[in-house]
Amino acid sequence: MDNLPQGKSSSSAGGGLPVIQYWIEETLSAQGLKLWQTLNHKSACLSCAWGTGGQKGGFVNEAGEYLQRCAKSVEAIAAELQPGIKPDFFQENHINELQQLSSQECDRLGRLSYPVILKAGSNYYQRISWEEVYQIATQAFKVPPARIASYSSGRSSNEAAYLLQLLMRSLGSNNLADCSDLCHAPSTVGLKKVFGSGTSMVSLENLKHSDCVVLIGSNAPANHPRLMNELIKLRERGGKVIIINPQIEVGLVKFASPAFPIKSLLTGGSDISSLYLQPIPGSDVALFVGLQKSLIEQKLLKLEYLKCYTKDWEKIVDYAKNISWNKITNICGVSQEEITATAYQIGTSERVVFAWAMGITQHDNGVDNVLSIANTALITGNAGKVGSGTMPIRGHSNVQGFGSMGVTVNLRSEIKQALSQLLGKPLDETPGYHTRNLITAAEVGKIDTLFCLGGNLYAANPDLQQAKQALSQIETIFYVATKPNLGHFHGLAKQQTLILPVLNRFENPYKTTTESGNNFVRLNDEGKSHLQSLNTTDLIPEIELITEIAQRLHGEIPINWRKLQNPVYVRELIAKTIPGYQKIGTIDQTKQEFIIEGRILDEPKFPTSDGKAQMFVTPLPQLSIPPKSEFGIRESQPGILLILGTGRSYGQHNTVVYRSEDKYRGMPHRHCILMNPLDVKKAEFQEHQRVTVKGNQGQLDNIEIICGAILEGVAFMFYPEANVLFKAKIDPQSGTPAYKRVPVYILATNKP
Ligand SMILES: Nc1nc2c(c(=O)[nH]1)N[C@H]1C(S)=C(S)[C@@H](COP(=O)(O)OP(=O)(O)OC[C@H]3O[C@@H](n4cnc5c(=O)[nH]c(N)nc54)[C@H](O)[C@@H]3O)O[C@H]1N2
Ligand SMILES: Nc1nc2c(c(=O)[nH]1)N[C@H]1C(S)=C(S)[C@@H](COP(=O)(O)OP(=O)(O)OC[C@H]3O[C@@H](n4cnc5c(=O)[nH]c(N)nc54)[C@H](O)[C@@H]3O)O[C@H]1N2
Ligand code: SF4
Ligand SMILES: [Mo]
Repeated sequence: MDNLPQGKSSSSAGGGLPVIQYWIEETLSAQGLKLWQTLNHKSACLSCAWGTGGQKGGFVNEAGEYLQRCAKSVEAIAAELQPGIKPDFFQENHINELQQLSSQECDRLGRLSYPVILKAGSNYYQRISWEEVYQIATQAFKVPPARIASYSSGRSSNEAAYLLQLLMRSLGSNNLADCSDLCHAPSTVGLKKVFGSGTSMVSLENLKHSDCVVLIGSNAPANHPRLMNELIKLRERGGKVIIINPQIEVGLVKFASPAFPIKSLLTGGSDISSLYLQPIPGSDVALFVGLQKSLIEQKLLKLEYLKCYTKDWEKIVDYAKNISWNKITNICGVSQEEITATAYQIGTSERVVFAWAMGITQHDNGVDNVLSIANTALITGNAGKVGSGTMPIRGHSNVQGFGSMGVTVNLRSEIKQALSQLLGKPLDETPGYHTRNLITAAEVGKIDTLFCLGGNLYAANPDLQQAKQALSQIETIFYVATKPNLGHFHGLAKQQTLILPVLNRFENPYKTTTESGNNFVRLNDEGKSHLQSLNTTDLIPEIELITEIAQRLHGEIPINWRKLQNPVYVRELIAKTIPGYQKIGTIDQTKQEFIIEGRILDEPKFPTSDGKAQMFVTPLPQLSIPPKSEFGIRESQPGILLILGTGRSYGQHNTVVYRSEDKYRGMPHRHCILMNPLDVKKAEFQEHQRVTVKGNQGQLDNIEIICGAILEGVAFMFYPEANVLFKAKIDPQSGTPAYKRVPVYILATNKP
């Protein structure tokens, strides 16, 4: 079935020329040599969790294949190689001026290279010494543990992550909010319920044995580019790629990979999608229940497998049988024919991998979405078999490592036990604040001290006004970072805000480790920073910062914290306390990178209490559209109500914008809204017209309409800019905001 709709963008394939141009520009620039050296450095890529680079060299993937770095990796390194911010920069710039900077301008200020503080009553960040930082920290952490919180983002090492949670738990606080709360928390929660393990059960090696990949709510060509090589190879060996996404992402249709330059040049790229389904945003549960229904009807379910290896499968089968096709197709907007054809392809393939990203998790039923995918994998016998299984595609390069190290509000009981033994006392049982709960707790004055290990808590949240207000109720905030971002200038504390500069992954004076989304632990070599030779700069490793604070708070009780400034000892503790991580204890001698034990499931024996997978019935979503009045719009006012999805362009990494245009979607700058041409016509707008986009919390004026291949009734805008628009619904099971289903009203700002 050839159901590929026509995309409208300035590129006919993902990857391709824009990427090659980017490589050439950057690598021939003034910092080109240093850039190449860093690309060859034996450490994991900073950018996404696909996990390229490590002991076998910067260009090698987890299967030992070469030529695997993508341009995003170059972009991330180039940003880190910028010169340090000038010594007098903060003295010369009033905070009001700093607040005028865009995300891109913040990042372009250069590397943070000395600690600074902004005190209440002052309008300028001023430089301070590390000794002063430690004195402030010692005071700030001496408050009741419930009033301390941390937030983290997944770029730091496993060792830094482990120490962060150890410090927090030693103080008696479980308030370990993390960017994963805004990201893949529904995957972790859902997969743990079903399989007893919250990560991907598929290794990169296993993926190579698959004959069908169902890729759901992921824009991998932009966000995990090296995954595309696997899809190209899968198509070449006759396999199928089924895409489920309301938006036609051009790179999911065709992708020109620089790893296959000759093919890319001759053919303009490789075909990716065999089938492309466009469900209504937030309706994936209905689509997956539809797939289950059709699999049952076509007698493609694996009954013996269900009986032997799963629990409650009868409920799932009955449920799917009893829901009418009408109901399913009305909710998801995909026809029965298309669902049937897709079910046939899944059901007749031998080894199917179900992979997904934010289009699945960022909904108020994110966990149910994950459960419905897991059910589909199970009824087709595609879990616990080489080349098949469930595979959440993780975001930040070490976000999964943070979770493994215990940076989470849902700590596994085995880790809890091991840590309480290590700390010589039971861990506090008060449930910690995940990211959304942290914001609401701060808003009502429940937090005194916040320690942010990387990230941009302010701009990553929905409703930026609320985030700003909440952060302003906190007495002291520490922002530990490599480069300035919007949060450092907008997310200001009540009394004092500190920005603390640290070395990045390829600059640490010792080895560190990270974990990829495919459960592979990388060893990162020691390195040197280009900033260290300058006597105006004063950066330290993250590990040193955390252990020094701990030492000043606790002395040597119950552990010698300063001794932990040597990460070899941290790895010893990790080996003793973190399940599956035993091999890290000897990695300094063996240099053996490894797959974490118990995560990759090649047999249908699951790490649950009885070894069986637990299936759950997934309620169909009730997708409502609010009335005009909710946006303060009169019934007679012209315009159109759309469901907005917010997400990323190729040229940004989360809240950090590197370049403003998105060539693949034909969006020339950040202030665009991508709309279906029929909606543009319906509302009597024209392409390129400037409109106002109104959400339930704020509005953005002067937004340019761009027509694109997106489902009717749906629109797309970039984050973090769009985060001013809305208060998001939150998934009660995971705490993750529904960034992918934001009702907005579009009205004309002025006539074209
Ligand atoms: N270049 C780049 N790479 C990155 C990042 C970056 O910012 N830039 N960020 C990193 C991080 S932290 C993350 S989490 C990942 C994010 O990687 P992705 O999840 O791929 O990124 P998003 O832009 O959030 O887009 C997700 C896709 O979901 C689709 N979608 C929206 N709503 C729905 C829905 O209801 N159902 C379905 N089936 N699909 C839907 C959108 O059309 C979009 O194509 O990327 C990582 N890598
Ligand atoms: N509307 C909308 N909002 C979203 C999303 C969406 O799709 N739509 N996606 C959500 C998702 S998936 C995520 S993951 C969050 C992202 O949220 P965060 O992870 O909080 O944000 P980032 O923009 O990735 O953080 C970037 C900053 O990290 C710092 N940094 C970089 N490297 C290092 C390092 O080595 N050490 C330290 N200490 N700091 C470092 C730099 O200062 C940089 O400015 O946003 C979420 N928000
Ligand atoms: S795919 Fe991800 S890990 Fe691999 S080089 Fe690109 S950004 Fe880095
Ligand atoms: Mo993410």
